[in-house]
Amino acid sequence: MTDIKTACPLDCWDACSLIASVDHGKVTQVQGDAEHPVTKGTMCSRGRRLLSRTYSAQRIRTPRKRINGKWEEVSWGQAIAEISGKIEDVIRTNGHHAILHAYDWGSGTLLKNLNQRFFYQLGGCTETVGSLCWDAGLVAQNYDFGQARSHDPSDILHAQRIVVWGRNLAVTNMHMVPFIREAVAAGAEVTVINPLPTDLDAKAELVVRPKPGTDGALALGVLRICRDNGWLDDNFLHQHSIGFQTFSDYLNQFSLDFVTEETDVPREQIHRLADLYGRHRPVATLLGVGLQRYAGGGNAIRAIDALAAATGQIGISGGGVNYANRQMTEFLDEEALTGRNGANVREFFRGSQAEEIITADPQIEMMFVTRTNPVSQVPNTALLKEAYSKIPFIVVVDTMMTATAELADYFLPCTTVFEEEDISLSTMWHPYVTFANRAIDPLGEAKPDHEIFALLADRLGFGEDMRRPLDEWFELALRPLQKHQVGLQQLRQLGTVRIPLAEVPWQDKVFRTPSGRYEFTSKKAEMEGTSAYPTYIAPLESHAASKLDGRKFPYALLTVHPRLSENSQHREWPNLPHRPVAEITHAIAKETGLSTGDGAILSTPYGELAVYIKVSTGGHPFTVQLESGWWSTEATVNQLTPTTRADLGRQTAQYDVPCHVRREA
Ligand SMILES: Nc1nc2c(c(=O)[nH]1)N[C@H]1C(S)=C(S)[C@@H](COP(=O)(O)OP(=O)(O)OC[C@H]3O[C@@H](n4cnc5c(=O)[nH]c(N)nc54)[C@H](O)[C@@H]3O)O[C@H]1N2
Ligand SMILES: Nc1nc2c(c(=O)[nH]1)N[C@H]1C(S)=C(S)[C@@H](COP(=O)(O)OP(=O)(O)OC[C@H]3O[C@@H](n4cnc5c(=O)[nH]c(N)nc54)[C@H](O)[C@@H]3O)O[C@H]1N2
Ligand code: SF4
Ligand SMILES: [Mo]
Repeated sequence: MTDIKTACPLDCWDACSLIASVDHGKVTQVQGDAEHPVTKGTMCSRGRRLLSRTYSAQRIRTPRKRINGKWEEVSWGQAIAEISGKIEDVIRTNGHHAILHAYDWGSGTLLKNLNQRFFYQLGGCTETVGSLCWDAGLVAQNYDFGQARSHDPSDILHAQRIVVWGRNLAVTNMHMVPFIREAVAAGAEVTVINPLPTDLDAKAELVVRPKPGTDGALALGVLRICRDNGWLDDNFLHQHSIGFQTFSDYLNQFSLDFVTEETDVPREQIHRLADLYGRHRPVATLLGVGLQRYAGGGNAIRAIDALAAATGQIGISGGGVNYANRQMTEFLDEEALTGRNGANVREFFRGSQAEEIITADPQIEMMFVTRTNPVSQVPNTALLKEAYSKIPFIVVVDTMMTATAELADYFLPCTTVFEEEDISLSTMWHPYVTFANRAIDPLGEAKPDHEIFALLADRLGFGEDMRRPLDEWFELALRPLQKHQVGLQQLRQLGTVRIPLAEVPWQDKVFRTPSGRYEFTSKKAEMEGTSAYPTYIAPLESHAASKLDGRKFPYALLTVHPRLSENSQHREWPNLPHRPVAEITHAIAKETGLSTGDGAILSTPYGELAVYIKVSTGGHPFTVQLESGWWSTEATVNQLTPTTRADLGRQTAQYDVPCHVRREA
């Protein structure tokens, strides 16, 4: 039995290093790595599922081609010859833009960037850009700070107050919990702001349940009270920021009456929040991703940034508005791997790719899908399926059948993390990268993505641009770290290495913005066609619809991240429910007469889905919770969601949707 150090490749805050125990060429067990400074030997069930998915009977180990509607196994030789032949045909007849590369972060390790390289070396393609995930918040923090940065995990121990604003952290970011526990033991108090109950509520002194999508109004209302009470940090405002005055005038609209009415948060709680931010320091704010998946999501993040900045919580130990850690990207040169220079690329926004495919000129003749399952994960499944049905040739690279692969012409089986060598990191939170060693040989005929694309490149005449010793790729990506004396050799030896980021971002109060100060009012935002300062944009869909149709869609539907699965990656579940479970509140149960265990139809303006009901306590009374990621051959959760865009960046607003639920006929 040998223990091999590897790492979790999933799109997660935590980026755990893992230990795979290998016996006679088989991984028998996977455990958290006790030596990792943040994840410290624990891991979640999604990470464990990496192992069960590797050996699952549902794993596809040989290339498949759909012949007369049925999947048949074919050799790699045939698959590569036919697919590369098709690529040549399409480019000759319709040009590069007729090839679509739809990709996302189903695996976030470094070498996966080589998938893009293939299409760039080919001369170009159409590719999906923007985010189903977090872009509105990233753009918001770019306007305010110049970049989204997070405090070192252990810095939270210096916080006096911790505000967990829209992050379901015990479920999605479990390694934050021990840090919070320790901070609480040292005297910190926790506040949770979330329309839905979370596991952390039990540890919180204050739990606030805003109406979904109204956090912007809440933050602006709280800031106004802080200002009116003289609780702002004048030094920060005068020395380190610009544009507060203009913004401050706008705050006058946020009277207590308006804010309570708009957010459903009681006055007393709004005052408590003002007291919390205005009269305590340091306050650490941990933002989640859910609250920016709304029509006004980006501005909501800007409003929260402004609240923390004006009350002096920025650049101090124990403070900060922690959303992401994008500084990591400067230390790992992913662009050197993708090698985009000169490629002729057309961009389709991930969220509205269906509309763009349907109206594309030139049309999409061929699609490659890597590291994503869009039929399950992109809003408005019906429209996306319609768009994909117009594409004559679809190739999916994955490990198992997915809702998307069901529509493909070719399935190319890739390896899992245990069968690959790579480097794992996350730009969501802590600054550690881990070298993932290869634990076992690829199962069956599976190949790493980069090998699949190198085979295609060989046939197309640019194999040498795709095929290099892996260490050369790693060194290329790690080049920016060399000046910090961190190299590949050290990473291989130590396994996990800290990227040299400051523990407390913005401590010198020099920001990355055009002015070098914190920008309450941003010219850049204005030039990009949006409000210069944070404004409140009410949730479009849910408000508008309930106002227009009266009671037709009276509730808000939150399709949050699943507890036990990473997005849609749960295919080998032993007892995958053949319907998802919708959690309704007692108020909704009373209105609809539904009880736990009932079969029901959940509907939105976009579609209907058969669900089972669970009645649960504690959430905002008119909110329905449904875990995203569930799919079957007939249905997905996203058939209920809209392709509406959030206000900033290129971001979907899939939580901004009203719904109705009724007993099955
Ligand atoms: N178990 C598990 N963990 C995961 C993932 C997974 O699929 N499963 N996915 C990973 C990925 S890709 C991501 S992006 C992260 C996401 O991590 P989180 O941001 O923690 O999770 P989300 O489900 O995106 O966000 C939903 C949270 O926001 C709350 N929320 C929704 N609307 C509002 C609102 O209007 N206001 C406020 N204040 N809160 C609101 C929801 O109730 C929920 O608690 O998690 C990662 N970790
Ligand atoms: N309604 C609703 N929709 C959502 C969300 C939500 O909260 N609600 N969350 C959104 C968010 S935050 C995100 S990040 C997206 C996630 O959307 P996706 O990234 O599409 O979701 P995953 O289910 O993680 O799909 C990843 C796919 O990649 C495959 N894969 C894993 N590793 C590899 C690999 O190494 N190579 C290749 N070729 N394939 C691999 C997996 O088997 C899986 O099929 O979903 C978004 N969609
Ligand atoms: S999904 Fe996140 S918490 Fe779970 S093992 Fe992977 S990195 Fe760790
Ligand atoms: Mo995500």
